[in-house]
Amino acid sequence: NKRLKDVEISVPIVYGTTSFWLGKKASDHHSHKWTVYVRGATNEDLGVVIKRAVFQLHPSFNNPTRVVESPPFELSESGWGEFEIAITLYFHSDLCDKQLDLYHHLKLYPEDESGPQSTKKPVVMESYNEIVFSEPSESLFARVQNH
Ligand code: SLL
Repeated sequence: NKRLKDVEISVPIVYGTTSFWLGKKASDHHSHKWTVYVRGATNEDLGVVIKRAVFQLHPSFNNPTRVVESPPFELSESGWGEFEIAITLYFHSDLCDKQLDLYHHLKLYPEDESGPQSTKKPVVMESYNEIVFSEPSESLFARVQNH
């Protein structure tokens, strides 16, 4: 499997969280339902490059290390507090042996606290990034091109 010199593949990704307040269904420990995700910035299938995503939650959660082995690379939970989520991305081995660590602050509460929080409007926090693979193998290059 030959490597292509002087070739770079750049995969644009978006990662972040959305959170809904549970309103009447809110309890002390479960006031919000939230989702953390990693997806292609233009909706490309990240399964082509990502083998596994590991979401490291706050230790107050049961089994705080959550492993997602196939797309969509996302996870939903309910809880009461904000914290930093560590997201580790593992790539297919013909691509890159190194993992990538991302950190994302789970945001539950809107900036503007003037009125009561709505149950319909999510609080969204997103970051954009590009994963660059240099000297990809021919087979990977073909896989990505055909997508
Ligand atoms: C805080 N630093 O003290 C934060 C920690 C932890 C949030 C927030 C657990 C939910 C469950 C949960 O939401 N933890 O028990 O399932 O504000």
